[in-house]
Amino acid sequence: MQTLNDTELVAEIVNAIDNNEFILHYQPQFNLTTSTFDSVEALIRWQHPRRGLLMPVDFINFVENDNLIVKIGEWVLKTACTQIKAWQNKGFTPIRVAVNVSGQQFKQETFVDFVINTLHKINLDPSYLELELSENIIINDDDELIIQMIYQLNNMGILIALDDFGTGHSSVNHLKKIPVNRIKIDKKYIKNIHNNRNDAAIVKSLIILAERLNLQILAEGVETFMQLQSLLSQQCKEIQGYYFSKPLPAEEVEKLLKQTRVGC
Ligand code: G
Ligand code: MN
Repeated sequence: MQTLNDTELVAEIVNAIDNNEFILHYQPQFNLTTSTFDSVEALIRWQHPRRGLLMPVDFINFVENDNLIVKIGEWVLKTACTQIKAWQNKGFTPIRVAVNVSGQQFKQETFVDFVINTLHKINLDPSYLELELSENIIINDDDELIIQMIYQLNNMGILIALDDFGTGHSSVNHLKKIPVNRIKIDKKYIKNIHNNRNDAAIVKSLIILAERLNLQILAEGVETFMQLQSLLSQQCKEIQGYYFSKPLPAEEVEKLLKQTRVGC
């Protein structure tokens, strides 16, 4: 496959938004207590006209242009919320959508207004939206404005999740600084949980920490039955990963929703 240089890639991404080449896949987040899912994570894919389906790693990191990352982020949030509302309108049991938010979006003073307006236009209750923040969003103590924005969003009823927990700088410190509803344990701690005592101990401690802080906790990247068993024995209640489901196109999620429709 021919490789594009950064400038070409950026030019293509600008067109991709207008040409509707981006799509969202949705990965169910399973609740082990109820054996069903009540939320999905929206994950962007690029249906490239010549290069096939591209994953975020293939293009997101190359977008140096801050404004472009913001534009893509806005498209994702709008599209994900529209989809969730469409499923509600079709009468499925309502589910929540988790959307990844980049640090660049939080640098926009208008970000909170954008979220409020989007929910308002779509008429979606804020409790059906979760924002996944990676730990590198708040690095400096002087990011008071970002912290305020997160409080504002959370006070409206939007849920806040800390993504890739345990990979960032002073992870636990974030739990003190910002309002958090849910921790997502990074997949690197889950990978060998069934045969590495240290990983198992770290995950157990995180589960206890979340319990004491009254937070939800989800294990990411669960791929095997052995990992699942280990998590079950530690009373982990929520998991996401290939073992249960890969990220799916909206039509596939809809098939799952049909199977769990209330009253059917
Ligand atoms: O940073 P974040 O956790 O949001 O990244 C989610 C990414 O992880 C997505 O690109 C998704 O496709 C991928 N992913 C989801 N489930 C699994 C899994 O079970 N194993 C692996 N290796 N990757 C996964
Ligand atoms: Mn995520």
